[in-house]
Amino acid sequence: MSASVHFRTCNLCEAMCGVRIEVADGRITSIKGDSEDPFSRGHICPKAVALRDLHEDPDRLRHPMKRTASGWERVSWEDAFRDISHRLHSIQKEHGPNAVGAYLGNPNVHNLGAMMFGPQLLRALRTRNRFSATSVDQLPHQLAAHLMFGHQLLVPIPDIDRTRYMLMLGANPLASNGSLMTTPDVRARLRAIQERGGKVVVIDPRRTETAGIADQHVFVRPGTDALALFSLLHVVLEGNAHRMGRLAAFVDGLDTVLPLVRDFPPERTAPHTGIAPDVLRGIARDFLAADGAVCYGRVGVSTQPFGSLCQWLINVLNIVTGNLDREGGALFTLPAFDLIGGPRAFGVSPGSHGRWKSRVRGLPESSGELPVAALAEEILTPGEGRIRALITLAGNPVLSTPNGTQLDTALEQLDFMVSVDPYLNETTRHAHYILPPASLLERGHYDLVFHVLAVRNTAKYSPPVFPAGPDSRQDWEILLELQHRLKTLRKGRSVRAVLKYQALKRMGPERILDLGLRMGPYGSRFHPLKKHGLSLAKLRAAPHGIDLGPMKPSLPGRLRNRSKRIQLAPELLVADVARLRAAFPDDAAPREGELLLIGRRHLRDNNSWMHNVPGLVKGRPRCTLMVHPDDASRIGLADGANATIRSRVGEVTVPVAVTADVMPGVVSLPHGYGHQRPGIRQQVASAHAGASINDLTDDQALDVVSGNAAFSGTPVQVRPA
Ligand SMILES: Nc1nc2c(c(=O)[nH]1)N[C@H]1C(S)=C(S)[C@@H](COP(=O)(O)OP(=O)(O)OC[C@H]3O[C@@H](n4cnc5c(=O)[nH]c(N)nc54)[C@H](O)[C@@H]3O)O[C@H]1N2
Ligand SMILES: Nc1nc2c(c(=O)[nH]1)N[C@H]1C(S)=C(S)[C@@H](COP(=O)(O)OP(=O)(O)OC[C@H]3O[C@@H](n4cnc5c(=O)[nH]c(N)nc54)[C@H](O)[C@@H]3O)O[C@H]1N2
Ligand code: SF4
Ligand SMILES: [Mo]
Repeated sequence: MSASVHFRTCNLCEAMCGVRIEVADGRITSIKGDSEDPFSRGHICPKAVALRDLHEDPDRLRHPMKRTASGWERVSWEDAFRDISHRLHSIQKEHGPNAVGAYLGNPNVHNLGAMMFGPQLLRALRTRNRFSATSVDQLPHQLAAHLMFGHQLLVPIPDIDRTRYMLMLGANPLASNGSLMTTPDVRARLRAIQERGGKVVVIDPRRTETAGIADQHVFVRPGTDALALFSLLHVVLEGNAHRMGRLAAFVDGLDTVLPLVRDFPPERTAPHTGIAPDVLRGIARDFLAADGAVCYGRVGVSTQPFGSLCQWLINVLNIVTGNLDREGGALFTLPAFDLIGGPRAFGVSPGSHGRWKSRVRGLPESSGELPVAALAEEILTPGEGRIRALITLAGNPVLSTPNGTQLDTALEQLDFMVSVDPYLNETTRHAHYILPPASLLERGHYDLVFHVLAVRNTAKYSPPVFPAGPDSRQDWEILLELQHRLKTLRKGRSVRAVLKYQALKRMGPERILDLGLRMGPYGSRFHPLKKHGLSLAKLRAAPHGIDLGPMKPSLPGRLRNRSKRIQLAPELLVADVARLRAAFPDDAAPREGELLLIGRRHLRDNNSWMHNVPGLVKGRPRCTLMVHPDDASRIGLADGANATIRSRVGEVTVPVAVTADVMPGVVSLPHGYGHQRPGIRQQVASAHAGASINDLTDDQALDVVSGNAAFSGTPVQVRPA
């Protein structure tokens, strides 16, 4: 019997937990937390064991599949690549480059090879119709970072290990394990804030798991956080008393912010937010008094109608209280593979906004992509520039983007669709080809993105646990192959292109990673003899990972704009304040009887794609509508009975969970369900189908500035089914 032990970083969520995987005779016999991982210190969540289940899942596709009149057929990689590249090429030749669209889902960001080779395929496609999960998630963060600090990835990270006051809006890290704040064992780290005499405060329309361990929880009416943040700033800046300290020397725009915040005293916003003025003043006072305070807001405050204002004002609050770029506040990371400050070849673009607009609705481009809420209409609306073919890479937009039913219908209209994905699911069932990559344990891993977003600087490389089979291809190999063939068809065969392709194929992600590490801030190029002198070899020799220390102040040097000054009042965002005022006039009270829908995550879910893991879906059904007892009795809903929820775009029926944990007037349904659609091949998920919240959310509801979907606060009517 052959047995081996492998150390690895779990790549299922953003937390980067170290795992210890035991293998005997080619099968995983145990997955545990790696107690020697300097960052996660042995922590894992129940999803870690799914690394095995996903690898072994009989429903996971192992070969390229082609949809034919008589069903799905296995085809060879060569036939698939040849046909796909020819079809895409001829569609672009006839109808122009924009006739092919692309959608990139969330798992790309957790995939070293896809991160490195995805952008090259997109460039080869030359299409403006690029979409991704960014615009149903963190686009407002990136827009604020781009406009204020000069780079879309310069997202301030809460210094959770040293702060003494953590104010959280629209985040539930106890379920999500933290986001744009890579934090293994977030529960222990939050508890530690309390143990050192600090406070954790949660503002959320639901008393979440995180709110449950916080020192204070405050309900807020969905979609009104920008008002609450303005009011916090109003109190903090009363008498124009900013406390920027050393930041003052490189901050522009305070004079623009001051008159804005004067307009939003807590008394004025309270009727809309539902937050009592005293409560808000108390939070502002505590925030100011704490020796190291940080405000952090995540999905709940970015996927809402004023998402960009929220992310901007959160940064402003941290800045004007002197908590940006200081220990215990919010800091920027210095990752070993530096996507922000390193050589351009290894970097991510600083960001852009509004260089072009979507064809139908005129929504702005951000960093080269368009808001995915516009994808369906770009397929459905006739005319020049219509999307006729689509590539999806690791995405399930039918379940994850607003008005999923409409997109579901739109995908049927495509002339051609190809999906790079291990599953036949709600989205990929529309594809003409599905190209499944090797499993996640058959590839090497390094978190290019999440090290940028982590609460501590560390570096770790995970070698593959299993070799990939001869007939399997890595994500990056698929992307490189498609890119090369498309280019060759367009430009003809050139020696230079072939050499480049062969070189890239030989290098693969690992060699590029090695170069990036060497050129990086701890790299062997700069410190060949110094303590770190990082290279891939160095990481391979440290299987538990290397600790590079806590985040450190780095401003103004780390700013990426030309002025090297923080822009506190970007014009684009300041201009959006008028929309906020108009949406909440003084004389308008919230409508009686109106219910606002919000989402929810559970520790055992991961967006739409882990419901096929038996161990994660067992127990009571989780796709339930939480309703406050007052609303339930008014409507006549009993706990456990079915309710029908209707919005402007659709209707779904799910069981009700009556609970005082949601605010009156608010109902909550998790996302990522809705596996009842025919033609999918995920047996376990189909048996735990639930309903998709995105059959209710509205593709017309946006954070208008960024184009990000505004899921939170979708108006719905609920009745007994
Ligand atoms: N209403 C509502 N909607 C939401 C959200 C919400 O809070 N509320 N959250 C939004 C957020 S934050 C996000 S990030 C999006 C996610 O949106 P998506 O990324 O579109 O959806 P996922 O469910 O993550 O689907 C991931 C897909 O990738 C495939 N996959 C998994 N691993 C791999 C791999 O290694 N390689 C390849 N090629 N494919 C792989 C899976 O089979 C699945 O098809 O959903 C958004 N949608
Ligand atoms: N277990 C699990 N972990 C995950 C995921 C998963 O699906 N499951 N998805 C991963 C992904 S892709 C992401 S982006 C992260 C997201 O990580 P988080 O942002 O922590 O995600 P959520 O748990 O959805 O927390 C959002 C919170 O916002 C609240 N909320 C909704 N509307 C509003 C509002 O208008 N105002 C305020 N103040 N709050 C509001 C909701 O009640 C909820 O508690 O999680 C990641 N981790
Ligand atoms: S918290 Fe995230 S990274 Fe850690 S074990 Fe769970 S899924 Fe994996
Ligand atoms: Mo996300």
